[in-house]
Amino acid sequence: MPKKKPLVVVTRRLPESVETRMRELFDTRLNDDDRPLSQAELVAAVKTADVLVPTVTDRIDSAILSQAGENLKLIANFGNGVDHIDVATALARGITVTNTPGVLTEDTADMTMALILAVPRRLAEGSTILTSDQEWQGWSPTWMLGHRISNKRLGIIGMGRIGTAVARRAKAFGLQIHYHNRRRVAPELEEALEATYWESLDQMLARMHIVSVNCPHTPATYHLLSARRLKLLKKDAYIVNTARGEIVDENALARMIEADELAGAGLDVFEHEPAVNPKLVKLARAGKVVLLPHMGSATIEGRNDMGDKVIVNIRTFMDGHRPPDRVLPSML
Ligand code: 8YV
Repeated sequence: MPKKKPLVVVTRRLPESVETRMRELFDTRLNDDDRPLSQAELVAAVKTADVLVPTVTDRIDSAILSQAGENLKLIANFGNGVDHIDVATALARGITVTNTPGVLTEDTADMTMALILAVPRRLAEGSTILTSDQEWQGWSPTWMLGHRISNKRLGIIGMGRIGTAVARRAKAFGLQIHYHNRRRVAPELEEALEATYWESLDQMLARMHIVSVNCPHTPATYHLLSARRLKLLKKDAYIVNTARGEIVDENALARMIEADELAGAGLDVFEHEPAVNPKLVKLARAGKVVLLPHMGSATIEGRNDMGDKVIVNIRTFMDGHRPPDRVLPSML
């Protein structure tokens, strides 16, 4: 008798080719209208599925996991970050968790670099001038002046895959690379990037012109850039965050930019997505911050690669092997 296909519940729409392949391989339930699942729908999904494929928009906490059915053995996350999944509780219940690392590194680093450039060079502000009702009065020597990024100090918080990819790009733009990380990176990499390691985040912050947040969100990094730490920054410093909103105290950040205690910020992620702090929206209208709707990894190529990874993780697991992208609490 042929082996029964696993019931795979996918919580959001995925690229067509990924969905087609999943339908061929598994007994797949898709979300055709792409509406985020309600709590009740998520509970129904974990009760029946063999495999759940969630995204960052699903909160898989212990309350949800406590209602998981006997069959649920794998949560194959479509995404790298797993801060929306209670990984420890999942493992305690015998549920393996996987993610999709590596395939969104370059895209996210590109978007980080775009924000590093956009804020000091007033990119969004300039572009809205031409589409607003006011007529452009023409070039002038003192108009729309931003700040040079070449030769400035960039402080990267989290020198993992994405942080390193940001450093490579930033070095090519003439920025001096500084970083804070749990562990110092290999000497060869430090040398190649001409990077300076700071064991003390506080000390690094006080010296930087631009700070880029590239670490995962874990209990240890929640509000890592707290009000106290933000006050250590120079008044003319910028913050760029393409990691997770929760790592920065968003209210404190907005307050300080408003009070001219910080120069500005480029943010792709927010503390309470999809809600965006109204103070930040006001600052964006005033041209002091650039806001993007969590699109750091949003490329067609990246999403297809993420889908491929999810499929490989499910197939390997179903074949009785250890999936390549297993997430363990000790990694977080
Ligand atoms: C993804 C992300 O789009 O992978 C991540 O951690 O933040 C995003 O870029 C999202 O997570 C998909 O679930």
